[in-house]
Amino acid sequence: MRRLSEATYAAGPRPERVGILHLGLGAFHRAHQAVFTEDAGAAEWGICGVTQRSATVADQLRPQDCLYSVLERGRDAVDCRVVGVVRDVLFAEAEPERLRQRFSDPAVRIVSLTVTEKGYTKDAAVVDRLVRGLDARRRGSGAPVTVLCCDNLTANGRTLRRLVQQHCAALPPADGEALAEWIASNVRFPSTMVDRIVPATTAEDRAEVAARLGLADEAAVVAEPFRQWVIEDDFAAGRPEWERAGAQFTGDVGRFETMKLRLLNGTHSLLAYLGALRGHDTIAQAVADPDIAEAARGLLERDALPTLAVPEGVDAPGYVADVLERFANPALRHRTTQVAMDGSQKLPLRLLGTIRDRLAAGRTPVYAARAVAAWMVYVAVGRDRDGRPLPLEDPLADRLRAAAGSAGERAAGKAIVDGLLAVREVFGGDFAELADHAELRAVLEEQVRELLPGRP
Ligand code: CS2
Repeated sequence: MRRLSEATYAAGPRPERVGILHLGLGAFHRAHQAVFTEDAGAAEWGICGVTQRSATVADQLRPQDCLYSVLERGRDAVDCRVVGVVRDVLFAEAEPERLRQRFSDPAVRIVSLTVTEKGYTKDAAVVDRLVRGLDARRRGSGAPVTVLCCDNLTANGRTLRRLVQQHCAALPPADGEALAEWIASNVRFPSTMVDRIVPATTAEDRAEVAARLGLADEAAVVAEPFRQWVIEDDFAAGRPEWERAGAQFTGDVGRFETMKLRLLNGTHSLLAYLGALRGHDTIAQAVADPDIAEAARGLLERDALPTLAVPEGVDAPGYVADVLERFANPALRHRTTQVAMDGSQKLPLRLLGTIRDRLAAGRTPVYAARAVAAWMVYVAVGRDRDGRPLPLEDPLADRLRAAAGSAGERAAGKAIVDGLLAVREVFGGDFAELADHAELRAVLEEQVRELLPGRP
């Protein structure tokens, strides 16, 4: 079968110039920000996507002139569109000079990122890459630029700015100070809330795209129909008219972000761990299991919602109902083990804030604790209730396994809880007090014991 490319596919008008340099050209970016940018439509806002860890996506897109399709899987309908807004792709490791040029190019006015939660840990390569890029820009054109973080972090813009500043402070003073000053006056870091469920593409998805297009597309991505983007309107050098594509601009992104993290992502993690332990392959299967659905509702309504300052104009019960409806979409086939990845990075952002706030209000957050307990059992046991192995993909995997106790399945609930609560990368910083909270410990122990295999 012929491959998707400009020669084989009559794409509509594509942006002529690259105005956005995007770090982390994964499926999420291609199904979210790229689609918003294309729908906002402007000749100067083409995207140059940078792949960070592997050349795969670049190798898939290059022969296709950077065209790819988004297969939208609704409950009842499937839609497929070809996206042409990505105009260039580069593999950072192999093409440092091209990357430097893109960073320095004054036509590039936004540098955006989707590098997942673990991309923001202190020694992750991405902050270093960003700081070097900004330095190249300062020494080159010196033109102002916006750094747009599109990951699921609390106050993501501010968080990234702080990491960049810390990185500058660690450079030799002669370079670091001048750079920090230049950044303070020329670079903005607006916060954003991004939302679209984008499961990993499967061979079946690619076959479906091929059947629809009559062309092979190695870079196709799959997504739910829903998409939302809330952005703080604080740009240094202009931006696409993303509002034309449905994005919301507000001064209050923080509330949206916390709401989304605690309601959607927190519940997603609960479904992932409880579901995987019960042998459910997909999130839709997990939420169709009445016991798990009850826990999901409990987390949403009883634990998380009371901790939130709901943004103006948002109907909280409606939001909760929509989240459950989106998870129940069987056509997405989002794997529980995919959402279970990187739990050590996700739990603090999604669940521990709810737990801390409820405990402070004198309440016991039973369901949020159940989600954490399910993560603990997932880590400690590594098998579902039928004995099938569950992959532990996490930057702290070895540490977590060791902390959970080598006794594995036979380890008592207490040993697992004690061991994992002592992992300070998870239960530290803002959440350090949780590790010593007697009531939380007791609830976790009870729940871990209930979830350990051998129980009905
Ligand atoms: C999910 C998110 O993989 C995960 O941990 O919870 O990626 C989720 O699908 C998105 O944040 C939805 O916007």
